Amino acid sequence: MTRPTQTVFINEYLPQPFPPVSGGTTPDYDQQFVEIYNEGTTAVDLSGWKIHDAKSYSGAEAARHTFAPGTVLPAGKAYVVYSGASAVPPGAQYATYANNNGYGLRFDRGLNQSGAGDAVYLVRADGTLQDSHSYMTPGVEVYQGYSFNRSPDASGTGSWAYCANLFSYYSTPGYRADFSSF
Ligand SMILES: [Ca+2]
Repeated sequence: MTRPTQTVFINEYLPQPFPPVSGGTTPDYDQQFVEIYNEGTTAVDLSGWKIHDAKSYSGAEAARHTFAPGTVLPAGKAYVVYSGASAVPPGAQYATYANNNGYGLRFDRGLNQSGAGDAVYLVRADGTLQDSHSYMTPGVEVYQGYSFNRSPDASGTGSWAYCANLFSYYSTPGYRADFSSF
């Protein structure tokens, strides 16, 4: 797609996390995440940019996340927005959690989990759509723990695949799909 800011795009996102390591069958929803990548040669100011799912993008609910003033994504770096605070790695420089009063990213379950699909949107501060991806389309199924990832990884013109199909990692928030650093 043609993007207002060509170099910034959604590189990876995880709708359905695994259960917590402590056990159970309920996904650890805090672990939902959206990874934004800047493949350009200059930093991009993300202040006021927003992340939506389908319901918030429709206007039915508030944005899932609004990037805080002063949030700058350097060239060649990725910024990860997790659903909940418990998922943010200690010390991570380019990571935060959804700042919508604890409501989280709210990605719906996938088609193969007896639920509707959903979508992710990245919207600029001026309200224009920057990037999006949907798993509402029949045939785009969600598997627990498997993130959607650009293919090739970190390519703004890439198509979409499961991260696991690239380098065998279920998901790689804050890292390249082969788990090397950005
Ligand atoms: Ca990644």
